Amino acid sequence: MKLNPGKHSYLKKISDVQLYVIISSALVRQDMAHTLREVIEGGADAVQLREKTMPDNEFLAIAKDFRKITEQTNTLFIVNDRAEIAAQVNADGLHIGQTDMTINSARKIIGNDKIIGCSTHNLLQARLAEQEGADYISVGPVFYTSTKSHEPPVGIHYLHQVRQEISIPFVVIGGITAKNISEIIHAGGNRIAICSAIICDEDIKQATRFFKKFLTPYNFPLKTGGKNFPN
Ligand code: 3NM
Repeated sequence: MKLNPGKHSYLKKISDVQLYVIISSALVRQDMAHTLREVIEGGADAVQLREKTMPDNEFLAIAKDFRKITEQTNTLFIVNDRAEIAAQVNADGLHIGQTDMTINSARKIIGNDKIIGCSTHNLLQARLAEQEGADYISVGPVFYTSTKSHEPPVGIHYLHQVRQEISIPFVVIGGITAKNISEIIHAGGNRIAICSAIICDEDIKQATRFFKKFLTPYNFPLKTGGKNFPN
């Protein structure tokens, strides 16, 4: 296959992702496309479109728009929950929760060449997601978050467990802000998913840039550690 350098899908992998931004219409201060452009310009490696209650037809329209915008960039586009729509718009991946479909059924819908991520809140779920073929997991919520308030914080301890036992990439999530991000880094998390601390900021691009710059020195394989990580 001839690689098209303008299309990121063939070039970027989930293991390259450090800053993963979740965009949700319930929280954006500005319109969705503008928010996405700001996040991309700020340097996000991946964006996820997450809408829990939006009707499918509206979700599809936004997902098509997001695909068109991300296609010209180096930012991965991940769809939350809705596997058929992820397949229909040719998203780079799908993220599923514990109460959504299984990884197996998601794989059948979106295919082997796409990324599948799975939310996990404890080590049993993380082990299962890895066994079932997830490409990455999310680990959280590490702190309290009103974005997903029904899920109690799991704390940094769970991050330590994942770091010791799980081999697939993981993104740390939940209530991460400029004030507490260094706690995550010190605990060995170098891939971070953020929603409100970026998309609710007055200057979305600047907020994205801040987190990207913060994470950049820690861009190396986590399993092998690195001189910047305290152990
Ligand atoms: N999933 P914020 S925490 C969407 O732990 C989501 O699975 C979580 O948003 C999980 O950065 C979370 O605003 C909310 O806290 C992330």
